[in-house]
This record gives sequence, structure tokens and C-alpha cells, in this order.
Amino acid sequence: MAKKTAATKSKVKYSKETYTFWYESMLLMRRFEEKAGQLYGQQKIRGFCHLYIGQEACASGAISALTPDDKWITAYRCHAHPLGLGTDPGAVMAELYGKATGTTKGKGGSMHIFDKEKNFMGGHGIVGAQIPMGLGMGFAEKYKGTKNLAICYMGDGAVRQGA
Ligand SMILES: Cc1ncc(C[n+]2csc(CCOP(=O)(O)OP(=O)(O)O)c2C)c(N)n1
Repeated sequence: MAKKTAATKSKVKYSKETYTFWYESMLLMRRFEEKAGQLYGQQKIRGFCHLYIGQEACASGAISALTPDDKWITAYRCHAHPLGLGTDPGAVMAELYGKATGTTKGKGGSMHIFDKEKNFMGGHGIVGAQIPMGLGMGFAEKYKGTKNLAICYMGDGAVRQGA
């Protein structure tokens, strides 16, 4: 008999729409990052370019669990979250190219993708800088009396940065 795992014990059922969202959004993230990595290697994308390959589920799963009013922030590995939240992939790619049609008008580049409409607050190049800002975003919702969440992503390096 197969050993019971956390997954087989779970009574949670997900809809076909949720599974489809996970698959489509993770595939978009993966294909986008593969292309970005290729273009970076060809020096068409300049500056820094940190990819999210292998971590797609961390973004996609959270996006399906939260609401459009919740707030998002992460570090420089920031292409995938806006893609999952519905930001135009062309605008994210334009930002990587430094074009005026990019999400930050080409001034931010790969590490500084923002999309205020999707409540995606960056995209930050300073390791750990997203932690106090994410906390502030959470407090802002508390002060305003909403039930919105602020979700802050960080790597293990950022955890002990000090903030
Ligand atoms: C304050 C600061 N110190 C150092 C760096 C240089 N730096 C860039 S990425 C990185 C590693 C961060 O690791 P982690 O937070 O675990 O994120 P990961 O890249 O592994 O996703 C460092 C030290 C920086 N950007 N900011």
C-alpha cells in the first residue's frame, strides 16, 4: 500500500480552473525566464538578470490563494510574480530591454519590475530591502482597516540581512 503523504491526506479539492491557472501561469513564467536567460546570454538584455526558474509554484500557488486587492513585494528575482498577476509580458520584456514601453519606463530593468495596478510593489535590488517595506505595506492595510494581506518574498540570504 502506498505510504500516506501530506498530499494524499489532504481533503482540499481544487477546481479545474485553479489547476488550469497553475499550469498556464507556471508555463508562462518558465518560458519567459528561458527566453530572458537566452537574451541575457546574447547581451541583448544588459545589467543584471535574475531568473525564477524552478520557483514558479511559489508565485503561482500564492496568487491563486490571495485576492486582487492583496499587496505583493519581492527582491530582484521579480519577473514571475507580475506575469502571474496578469501584467502584460510584453511590458515586462520591454523593461528588461530598457525600453520606454517597459513597466518602469525602462528605468528600472530586470531587478525593478513594478505594476501598481496589480498591487505589485517591486522588484528591489537591495537584499532585504523588501522586508521592512513589505511590513509597512501590511501595516498600511491594518491602519486602513482592510482585510487585505501583504505578501513579501525573500531568500534565505535576505532573512538574516538585518532588517
Ligand atoms: C544589501 C545588499 N548586500 C549585498 C547584495 C549583493 N547580493 C545580491 S544577490 C545576493 C544574495 C541574496 O540571496 P537570497 O536573499 O537568498 O536570494 P536568492 O538570490 O538566493 O533568491 C547578494 C548578497 C545586495 N544586492 N544588497
